Amino acid sequence: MGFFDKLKKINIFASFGSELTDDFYDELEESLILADTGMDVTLELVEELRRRVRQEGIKTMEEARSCMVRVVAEALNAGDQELDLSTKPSVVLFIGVNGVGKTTTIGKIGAQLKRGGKKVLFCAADTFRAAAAEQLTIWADRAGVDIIKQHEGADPAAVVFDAMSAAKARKSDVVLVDTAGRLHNKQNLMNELNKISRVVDRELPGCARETLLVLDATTGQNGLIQAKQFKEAAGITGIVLTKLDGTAKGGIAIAIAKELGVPVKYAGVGEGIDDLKPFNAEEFAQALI
Ligand SMILES: Nc1nc2c(ncn2[C@@H]2O[C@H](COP(=O)(O)OP(=O)(O)O)[C@@H](O)[C@H]2O)c(=O)[nH]1
Ligand SMILES: [Mg+2]
Repeated sequence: MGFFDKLKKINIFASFGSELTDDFYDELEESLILADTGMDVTLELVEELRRRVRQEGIKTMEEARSCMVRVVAEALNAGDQELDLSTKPSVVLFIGVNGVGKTTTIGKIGAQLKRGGKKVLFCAADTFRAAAAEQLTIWADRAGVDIIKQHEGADPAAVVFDAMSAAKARKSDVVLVDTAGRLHNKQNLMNELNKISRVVDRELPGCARETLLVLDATTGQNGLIQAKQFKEAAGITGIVLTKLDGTAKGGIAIAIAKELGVPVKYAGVGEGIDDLKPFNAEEFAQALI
């Protein structure tokens, strides 16, 4: 079983007979659009496939399929897919609207980094609901890592300050910061993230930093709209695409990479601690096409 086996395939290559006709290309377009690849990106991809089929003299459906896998994998390569954790400590901020899977993702990544020998610290900067810090505490226990938290309603930047101090004192390798998803307007979001950012800069000048936007793949094109807004407000360095298990909307990964120019760095395929993996463009393209 591959990691992306729970992803619904675009299986037109398997179902279409052997002729590369106009009908075939039309149906391919339709499947890509249904998978939430988006109209513009879909047209670009199918045009590129047509070009290569001509150029490479491709005749069979199987050759066309592997050609399309290459086209999609290239489209998915929007930058460095690895996290920059080059300083000690380094800081990874998780942002995104409520319910997309931020807290769960932090738990999963924390467990992986810990297993890889890193000293990890969680920071519960989602102070909006008491339940948020409790949920992150459960994940900290599961992953076997430390957590810094305060009372409900505390200033998120103050919790981040505590976490930065603790990271220095405890010689942590990486701090994973959970934030609230309730930041309903852009100004609000920008202010809050700027404040957090300034605290990190002041306390850990020059540290390696990532801002990962967590997106729920099942929300499809809405997720893309969210991503554009967050990108303008917060300068994201990567995307975590969650809930790819069972969804027929895997094309959203291509749309994000092409339209935002931001790489997908992790993919989530379930609620368990092992259901997350660094995103691999080739493997994903193979699974999708
Ligand atoms: N099926 C599935 N569920 C997920 C995945 N990631 C998170 N969830 C679930 O989504 C819900 C919201 O997750 P949570 O981490 O609380 O989201 P947050 O509000 O962004 O912190 C929870 O029930 C998680 O178990 C995933 O990759 N697949
Ligand atoms: Mg949360």
